[in-house]
Parts: sequence; C-alpha cells; structure tokens
Amino acid sequence: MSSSRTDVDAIVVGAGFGGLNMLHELRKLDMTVTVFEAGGGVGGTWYWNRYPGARCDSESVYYMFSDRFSSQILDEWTWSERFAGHAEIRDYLDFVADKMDLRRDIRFNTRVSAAVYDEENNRWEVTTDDGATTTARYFVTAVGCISTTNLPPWPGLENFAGDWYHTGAWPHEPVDFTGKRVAVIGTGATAVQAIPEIAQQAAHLYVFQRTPNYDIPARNHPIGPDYVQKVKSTYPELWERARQSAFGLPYQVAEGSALDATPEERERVFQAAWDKGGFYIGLETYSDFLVNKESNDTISEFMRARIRELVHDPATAELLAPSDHPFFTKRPPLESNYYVTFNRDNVTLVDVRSTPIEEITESGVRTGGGSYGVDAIVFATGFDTMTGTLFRMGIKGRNGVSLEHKWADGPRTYLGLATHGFPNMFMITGPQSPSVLSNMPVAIEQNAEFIAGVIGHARSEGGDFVEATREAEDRWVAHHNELADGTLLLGTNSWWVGANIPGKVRTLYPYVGGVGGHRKICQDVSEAGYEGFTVGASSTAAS
Ligand code: NA7
Repeated sequence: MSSSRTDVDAIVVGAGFGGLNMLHELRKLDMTVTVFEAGGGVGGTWYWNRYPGARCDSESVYYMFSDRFSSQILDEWTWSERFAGHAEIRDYLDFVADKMDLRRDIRFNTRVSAAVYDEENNRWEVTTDDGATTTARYFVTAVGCISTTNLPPWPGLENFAGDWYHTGAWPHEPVDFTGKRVAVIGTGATAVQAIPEIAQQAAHLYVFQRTPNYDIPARNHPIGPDYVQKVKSTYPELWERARQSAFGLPYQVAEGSALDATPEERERVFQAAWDKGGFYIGLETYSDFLVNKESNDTISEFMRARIRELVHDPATAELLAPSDHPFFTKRPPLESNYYVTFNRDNVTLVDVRSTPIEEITESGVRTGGGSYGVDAIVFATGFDTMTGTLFRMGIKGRNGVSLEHKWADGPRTYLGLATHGFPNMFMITGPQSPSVLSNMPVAIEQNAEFIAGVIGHARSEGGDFVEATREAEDRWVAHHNELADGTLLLGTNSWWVGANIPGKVRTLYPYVGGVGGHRKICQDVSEAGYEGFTVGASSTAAS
C-alpha cells in the first residue's frame, strides 16, 4: 500500500447532529475536513421533515449536545417547549453551527453519488453530484438512520390531478390544506403528528391505516425559566445518567416485571406514567416488556383501554386499537390530540389492512373497498431506514466490493461503527449500534468521540490506515444477534426489522444492548488499545 496526498484528511457526509459532532471531533485532531450535505442548511432530518406538527419525541432538554461538545452552548441555549418543534431544532443547530464556526467546512446542496476506497493510494475518492471528486484518508457517514423516503409503488400516481407530498421531503413554504379533501396514507409516528394538524384545516381528511400503533400522549407544553434553570443546574448528573442508560435518557430505570405487581398496582403505575406523557410508560414502569409477552400483554391492554375511552365510535376505536403486535415492539408514536381527532365529523379512518390500496387515480385513492376523491395526498409512508441511504451512496470498499453486496444477507459491523473490508470508513449511528433505540444525540456523541478516538489512536501509532478485523466483526454480529433473538422485536413487522420495505433482509437493525452497554464495550475496546482494529501505515507518502 502506497499513499498519495489527499484533498482533505477526512470527508464526513451529512450535517445533522451526527455530522456536526463528527466535524467538531475531527477538528480537535487538527484534521482538515469537508462535510458534504445534500440539504441547503444544517439540520439533517430536521432540514427535510417540515410537515405540519413535526416535532421531536425526545424531551428537548435532553435532545441536544451535552457539555462534552460545548458547555457554553449548553448553557446559552434555552428551549421553549417540552418537545421541540422542527423549526426550533433547526434554530438550535444553526446556533451551534454559527457558534462553532462549522459552516466553513460544509458544502451544502451537494449530494454524494459515489465513495470508493482506492487501495493503491489508501484513500477514499468521493464523487458528488456537482461532478467533482474529492479525496480523503478517512470517510465518515453521518447520514441519519431515517433519511431515504419510502414511496410504495402504487400505480397511477402520475395521473393524480391534485398535489401530493411525502412528509420526509416537505416543501419549505407552508402548505395550506384549507377547504381541501386530503388523504394521509400511513399511521406511523410522522402521520400521528401530522393528522391532528391537517384535520383542523381540511374540508375532509381520509386516514389510510394498515397497522395501528400504541400511541402515547406527549403532553407537550411550554417550559418556563424555572424548569430550565433546574435542569441546567443538574446537567452534569443528568448527562452522566443518560450516557449510562439503555435509551440515552436520564430516566429512573424500571426494575421488576409487571407480572409481579397486583392488577391494581399495575393500573396505578401505568396511569401515573400515562398522565406524565412521553416514553416514561415504556421505560420507567416495568423492565420486561420487550422480553416477556405475558408482561407486555398487561401494558398493551392498558393502552387499548385508553384508546377505547378516547375514541367515541366503537368501530373506529377497535380499528385504532392494535392487536397484532406487543407494545413497544414497534416504535410507539407520541400523540397530541391524535385519537380525539377521529371524533371529528371531517375525519374518516380507512382500513387498508382488509382492503389494501390498489391504485392512485386522477381523482384520489382507490382501495379494494372503494374510491376516495381527494385534492391532496400526503404520503406518511416512512423510510428505507438504517441501510437505505448508505446503499444509495455507492460505497465500495477493498476490491471494489459494494457495501450493498457485503451486506446482502444483513449488516455486518464492528460495534455498529465500522465494517471489515472498508478501511478508514466509519458510520455514525450505523446498523447494529444503539441509534434509533435511543435519544439520538447521546448515542451520536459517543459514536463521534469513539471514531475520533480510533483515528487518533492510528495517528499516534504513526498509522494512517485502520480497519475492523473480520474476527471482531463476527463477534459483534453474533453478540448483536444473540441479544436481538432474546427479545420480542423480531416477531413484529416494523422498520426496526426492515419489514416495511418489500424484499429487505429481516434482521434487527439497531443494537438492543443499550447506549450504556454499547458505551462500556467501546470503552473496553479503547482501553485494550482499540482491540479489533488493525492499524497500519502507508508505505510511502507520494507527493
Ligand atoms: P413509519 O413508522 O415507517 O410509518 C409508515 C406508515 O406508512 C405506517 O403506518 C405504514 O404501515 C404505512 N405504510 C407503508 N407502506 C404502506 C403500504 N404499502 N400500504 C399501506 N400503508 C403503508 O414511518 P414514519 O415516518 O411515521 O416514522 C419513522 C420514524 O421517524 C419514527 O418511527 C420515528 O423514529 C421518527 P405499516 O405500519 O407498515 O403497516
């Protein structure tokens, strides 16, 4: 392996939380970095997801960079709501980018179309849609887990006379549905946020549901200075708890099975968490929902009972009450006025489980059960998550092997952050890392610090080449699969297991061992001299 010069030391793809954090960490190593970002600004998922009601389901005071990134920013930024809306999160990331002077290294409106490892020169050649090729020693993807939209290939969309939108690529100008008949297809976390908002404008809203979810009340509200001050004063402890926790949130971890409580005690515990709103009901009540079906049945039934209380029409309530999967084996949406929206006269729930969508027509949506005339269609049909964006980037490692080919039977990673055969490449929140099963900024912070740690280690050894070994990768995949097999998650059709995309490999994509567990393993790896990584040096530096 010889080595030639490169345009920059590292290329990072994406300028959301992950890319900004990675850029910051690489700068600390005195590296030159170019970040390519397809969007016109920072924000990642929040740049694209501007649909009505789009907001974060992690509490805003924990959905941010911690003191490890910048204690000044942590101190200066103040959120206005318990769960921040998309515009406020963009404002925050703009604030971060300006404060840290990050924009000078970011090339906006530039999409990566190919990234090829050149073994001869030990460098990555990254081609962008402006036709340019940029070379770098290191290549880091920070492309988000939920960034490539999924539009099911229903025939006829080209004939539709009205306007249509995908929630994940929403226009930057507000869309006015006033007086219009609107179809929303999908009832995932996105649709659950958008539907109550659109229903207030639309003349009539048809909601096309294939699978109901267990939607948890968000109980969003403005937060005042006293609360913010209290949180800020305890941040050091809260961040430490979040870093050691399973889900990247500083909640009190539940212990014990729901089956060990009396029915009355369970009801009281569930009700208190339901009233509190947010993910507490899944995380702070009992600990075995994901591994014990019988325990899960207790909370699933509690949730169904709440839905039946909220929705007046019994037939609609029954359609909205999930019975095909246990609670939290699919991402539970947080809802604000979602269920009660179905009590409005201008909202109709259409069951496309029993009568699937067959065609988009000139005038609307045709299912096996009938035709629905609409003026606008909102596709809230999700994403090709976790691997979709990585595969579309045209990544090729050693010997020209594509990532898609290497992962044809499912992702194979070391720690969810690197993959054998792709030297000097790292993934922020890659498959088989905690990623989407966590409060993302906390997972991202660890990922970025660890990746910088590996690169820093290689450099301190005089190296400029680092690769996960096949043995280390095999061990991680076996460990990942063993944990996944011990849960109920693989039994439910969800995007967590790739079930939303026809033909996609069914495997648990995120790592279920928790943010704290993953962090501990990574720490052990680093303390053992970055065990599982081969470090080397290019033989000569050509000019
Ligand atoms: P999701 O959670 O993947 O939801 C997509 C929705 O679209 C879901 O209700 C799907 O039903 C529905 N869908 C997808 N394809 C079809 C077809 N062919 N027919 C009928 N219905 C369909 O995406 P979101 O954008 O809501 O949320 C993604 C994540 O972003 C979320 O989990 C948070 O982590 C943030 P299905 O359930 O597959 O039957």
